Amino acid sequence: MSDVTDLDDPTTDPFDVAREAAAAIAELTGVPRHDVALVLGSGWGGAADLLGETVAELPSTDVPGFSAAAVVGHSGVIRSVRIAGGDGADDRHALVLGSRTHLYEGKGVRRVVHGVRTAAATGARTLVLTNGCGGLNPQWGPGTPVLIRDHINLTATSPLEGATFVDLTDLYSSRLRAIAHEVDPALGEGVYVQFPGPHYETPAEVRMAGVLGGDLVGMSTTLEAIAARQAGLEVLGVSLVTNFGAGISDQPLSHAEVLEAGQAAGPRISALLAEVVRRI
Ligand code: 8IG
Repeated sequence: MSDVTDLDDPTTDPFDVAREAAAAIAELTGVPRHDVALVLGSGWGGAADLLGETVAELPSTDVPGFSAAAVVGHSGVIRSVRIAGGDGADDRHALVLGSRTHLYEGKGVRRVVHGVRTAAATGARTLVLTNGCGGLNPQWGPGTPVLIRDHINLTATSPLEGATFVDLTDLYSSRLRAIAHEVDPALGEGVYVQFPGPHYETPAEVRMAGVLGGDLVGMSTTLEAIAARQAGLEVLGVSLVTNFGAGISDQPLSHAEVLEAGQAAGPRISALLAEVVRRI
């Protein structure tokens, strides 16, 4: 492994660490550049299995700047998957990040977005961010995939440092959402509200998210999407509603429920993800 530069050192340029990480991925996977990247959140663990042929798999801890997976149901594995071109088109490669660092782990925002910056440095132009979340719409039961149309970032922080003014209009690409709708016309869209976590919301906070214009509540994704836009990536966000937001139903929230909903929805969201990525 090359020099591990410390992301926590403010004099370190996080983009240098991302370039180092990308070089390590190229070397360890034997794939010099990737075209698309996916981050798999809660419930999405198996969803990349239909994408294509896994050509390499490595523990994320072998790559500079990555931390070990902290959440049960997230795998700390980075995979390179070959997507067959078909009809004479070139094969493409997907970089699949099987886990993410959450803001609530307290390791700092740079770690939260390091995977996204690394994906950009491997050559990826498109990023698919997935997550498990709570839903506010009573019609979206556990196991419902929902496209993210926009977000509200309630973390009171940003991955951007200094006077870096980035336009977030159409952050969640309308072009990519249209492709997803072609694949599954029944897919709903919603505004994702990121809370800091790791506790779930109170019922009053879930009502507040609704008053603000939110449809989904979660603990990830918005900071990664912002960093992705800064890096020039086109972003598709897909949430899996794994539970009703607190107070929306009379059921208590549990992480076991989250894992169960992911398992039940597995075949549907795997097929959805594979077909969307094939068409990107
Ligand atoms: I999975 O209900 C999952 N992640 N904030 N609220 C928040 N995050 C979540 C939830 C939820 N479910």
